[in-house]
Amino acid sequence: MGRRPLWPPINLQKEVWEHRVPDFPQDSIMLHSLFRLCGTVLVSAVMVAAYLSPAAAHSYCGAPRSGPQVYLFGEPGDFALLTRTVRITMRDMRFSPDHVAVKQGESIRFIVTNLDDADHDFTLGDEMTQQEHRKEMAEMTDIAAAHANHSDAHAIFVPAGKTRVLIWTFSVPGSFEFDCNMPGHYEAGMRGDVSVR
Ligand SMILES: [Cu+2]
Repeated sequence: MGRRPLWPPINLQKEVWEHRVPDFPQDSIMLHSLFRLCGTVLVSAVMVAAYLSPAAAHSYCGAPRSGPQVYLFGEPGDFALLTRTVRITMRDMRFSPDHVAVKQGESIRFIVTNLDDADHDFTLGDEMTQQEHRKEMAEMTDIAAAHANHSDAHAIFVPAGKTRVLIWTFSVPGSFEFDCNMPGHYEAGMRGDVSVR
C-alpha cells in the first residue's frame, strides 16, 4: 500500500458514500447543544483575542503558522454535528448552485464535484480571506504540489473529475463567499456566496 498523500486530510478523502448523517437520541442532542454553547463562548473569546493581537494574521497555502488558526467566518465543522449536506458541482468555470443560504449555527457538509477537465479549488471565506488566498495561489508555481503539503480547514483542492468533502460550521452571521482561487478562475466567474442568518 502506498503512502497516503498529505492533501487532502484523511477525513476529506473518505468516499462520499461512507458518510452518513447520524441520528442522535434526544439526550445526545441536548448534550451536543450544551457543548456547542460552550464552544461558541470559547470561540467568541478567541475571536476577541485575535482582533486584539497583531500576530494573529491569517496564513495560507504553505506559509508557516503559529498556533491554531482562527477564522472570522465560522469554524471547521464537526462531522458528528452535521445538520445538512449541500452538493455543489463545478462545471465550465461555474459553481452550481452558486448561492447557499444557511442558518447561523448550522454545520454543513459540502460535497463538491469537479466535472471539468481542469483542477479547481473550493475556498470558503470572507472577502479578505478570498483575496489573500487568490494572491497566494497566483504566486505559486505548482499549485497541486503546494496543496499536497498543507491543509486548510476552509479550503479544498478538487482535482479534475474528482469529488471532495468539506465540513464547515457557520457560527458567525454574515455574507461570505465560496470561490475558486485557481489563477484566473474567480475572474472568469467561478464564485458563489453564502448568506448566514
Ligand atoms: Cu476553478
